[in-house]
Amino acid sequence: MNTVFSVVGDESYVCVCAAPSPKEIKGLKWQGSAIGTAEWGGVLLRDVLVAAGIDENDPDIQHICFEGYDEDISGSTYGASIPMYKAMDPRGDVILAYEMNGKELTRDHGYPLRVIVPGVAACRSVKWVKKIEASRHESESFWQQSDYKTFSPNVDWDNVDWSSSPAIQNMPVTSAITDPPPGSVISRDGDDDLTVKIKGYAWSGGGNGIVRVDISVDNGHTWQDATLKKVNQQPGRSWAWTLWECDVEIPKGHTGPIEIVAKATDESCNTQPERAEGIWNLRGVACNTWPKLRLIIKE
Ligand SMILES: Nc1nc2c(c(=O)[nH]1)N[C@H]1C(S)=C(S)[C@@H](COP(=O)(O)O)O[C@H]1N2
Ligand SMILES: [Mo]
Repeated sequence: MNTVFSVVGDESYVCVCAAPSPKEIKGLKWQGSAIGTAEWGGVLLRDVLVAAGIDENDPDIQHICFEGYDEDISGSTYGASIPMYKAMDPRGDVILAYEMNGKELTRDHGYPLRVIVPGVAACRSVKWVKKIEASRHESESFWQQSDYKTFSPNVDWDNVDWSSSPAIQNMPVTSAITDPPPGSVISRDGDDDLTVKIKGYAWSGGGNGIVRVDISVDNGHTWQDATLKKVNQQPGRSWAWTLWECDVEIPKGHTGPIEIVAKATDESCNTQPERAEGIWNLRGVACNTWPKLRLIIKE
């Protein structure tokens, strides 16, 4: 059995509300949630494809398409596809999983068999697998063709041409501040030197590990380094998130609201953008702007 630590979740929806949103989106405002890292157990998809006689050099095979057992109200099954090179890459770690955290998959997570595509938007990790097809074309499903794509901020529902943009596969670098809860009140108790411990996660797609998380209390003018809790992952195969924490120094004498921002950088030097304006898209997907935490500092 092959095991892989991988993020699955709605990372694709860490949405524009992380920053002042320039325009409404039609999407779910998950913010930093609906995401987790698990240890998945299963069989390498590559091994199954090779055993089935699939030739990775066949020019007619460009995509591996998956279909689930679940149907929407129109009777269409859930489907998605990944490029052949990812499916066949021995370092790509795509698995057909039947275990999660050492136990049989639960029904919610795809029992009896689901795909896990590490480093890639979770919408491609099809659950309740019914059919696997090697094809010249991407999955015809709605979710591959007409959702989970990014566009220029100029494109909106009245002028979108879904076929003009590729389906999202690898996800961009992102992070979230998860602790303490937003709006928490922190008391100085007369102490001039105040530090507040904040915690969060950082993650990047494509197997890119996190090399740094920076924290700022002055909107990005100066930064402090967070401490990364690294799990052992091979270079280029960092599929799990990296948890981090930081004892943030609050400026002397400051009372009232304070905004703390974070910014993660991955091993390909990708880093998070400050503002959403430049990456806004109608579905709010792949938004990876700096996460913000507002705290109240009391005397
Ligand atoms: N068959 C099937 N697979 C699916 C989906 C679905 O609706 N049907 N949703 C996808 C999406 S969008 C996500 S975010 C993940 C969620 O996986 P989880 O429930 O294990 O967190 O499953 C993916 N696989
Ligand atoms: Mo999702």
